[in-house]
Amino acid sequence: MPSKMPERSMLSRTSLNALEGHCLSREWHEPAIGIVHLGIGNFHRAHEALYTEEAMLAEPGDWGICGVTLQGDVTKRDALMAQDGLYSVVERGPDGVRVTVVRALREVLAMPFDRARLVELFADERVRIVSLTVTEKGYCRDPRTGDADFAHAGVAHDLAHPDEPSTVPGILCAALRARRDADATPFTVLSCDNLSHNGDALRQAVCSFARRLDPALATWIETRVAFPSTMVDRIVPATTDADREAAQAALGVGDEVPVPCEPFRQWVIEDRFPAGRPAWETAGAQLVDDVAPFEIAKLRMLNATHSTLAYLSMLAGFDTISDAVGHPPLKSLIHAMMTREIAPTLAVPASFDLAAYRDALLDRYANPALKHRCSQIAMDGSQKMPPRILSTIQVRLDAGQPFERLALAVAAWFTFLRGRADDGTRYAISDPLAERLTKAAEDATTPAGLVDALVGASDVFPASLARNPVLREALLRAATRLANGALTAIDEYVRLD
Ligand code: CS2
Repeated sequence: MPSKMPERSMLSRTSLNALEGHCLSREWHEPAIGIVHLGIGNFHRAHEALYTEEAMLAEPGDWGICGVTLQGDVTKRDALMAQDGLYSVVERGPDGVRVTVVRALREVLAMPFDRARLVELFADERVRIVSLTVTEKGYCRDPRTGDADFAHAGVAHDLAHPDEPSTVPGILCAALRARRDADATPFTVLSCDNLSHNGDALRQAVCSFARRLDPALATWIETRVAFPSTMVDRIVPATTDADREAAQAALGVGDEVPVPCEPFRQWVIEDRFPAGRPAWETAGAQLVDDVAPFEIAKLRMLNATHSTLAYLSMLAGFDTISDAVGHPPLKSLIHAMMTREIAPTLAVPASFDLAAYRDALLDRYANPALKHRCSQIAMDGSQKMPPRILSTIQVRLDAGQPFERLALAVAAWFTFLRGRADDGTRYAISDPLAERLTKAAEDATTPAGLVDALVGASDVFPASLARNPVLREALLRAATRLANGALTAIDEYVRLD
């Protein structure tokens, strides 16, 4: 968390008048809280919170946000509350830096310490949306069934202590039970994470959990609560001191928790909000009947190439995504991956130009002003690889089509799990399955041993893939080439073209 900057005046709602040049509009009426957001990370603050502020400026309404950290991060809570919930978004693009003060965040809570206040908000019918950015692992899902993972320690705790939940299924189940018991209108549950069919995925996790506790509650949730799906997109790295300095320089006051991001943003939302919603379309969000084409294209084109770049770079020694695509063979590799292996699996509207989308992604990745660390993207591979890459490989296998570059990405993740770069530099592995997967990777003494050990992880590889000989051969080719170094392997795969 933030390294303390020298004493200075900080962002506060009493100093907003002096900052109106950095606000989206001079007009601002403090809204009551209408949205509770679980997962008050940088992404939400540079994405949904900004869209929501713009929406309220266009059509005033009580859509103020209460952000909740589920990880007990009181430092983040206290830093934001010390600034009255204010923070700045530091947009870094080729044309320079743009600093915007966001006012939509009205309160910040840290679970479990602020549980009473959260229960109070969940019971308040003015809260009509509960949204989430808790990352893939935050859903506590069993990858084999999509239900809540009942072997997960937090899920087991919440089943035994339903009034003191700590997991997303447990927290949402308790909140919705309170609404039902009070005969109150349910809130809409809005997933904003990088999962395929994220609304349905969250609904299944919550309802399967609720069914263990109270089958009638599960039925009530299934029939009364909306879980619309969304596709969210904005590249939002972790905050650095350079961002704090940029905010201070622009605002003349301090901001301990600014959020860096790229200029680009996109939000595609399934328009199912029985209790109402902000006018997000006025801020450029796309309200649609079916998010799936947008969501799958983004997961398979952006997130898959992000993970590919991240693992090959962690081995080759590139620090940021812009460094990685600054290596021409690696840029060529992911260009070919999108063109030849990913785009053919996508069914998108005729108006969706995949070649233009690919080229725009490469431009976004090359943004030299944004220090998006490969190590940040490399986290949680066991949760990210299935929706981003393994599902595409399954489609290619079913169609009898090659997937050499996608196989290289998977083998690069396997090799990454050993915890050391090609030059011997060690790095930590952050992943819910780190202990088991890193041991399997470290114990492997040959490329075949590495592939067989990790393909055997049934909570990552569906059985249909794990026993597929075509996949094993492709992974073995890739792992063997990576044994000679990632840069050498990249050069060999570029020659596939
Ligand atoms: C990234 C995503 O960290 C990661 O795994 O691939 O956070 C990515 O930056 C966003 O999905 C972009 O919209």
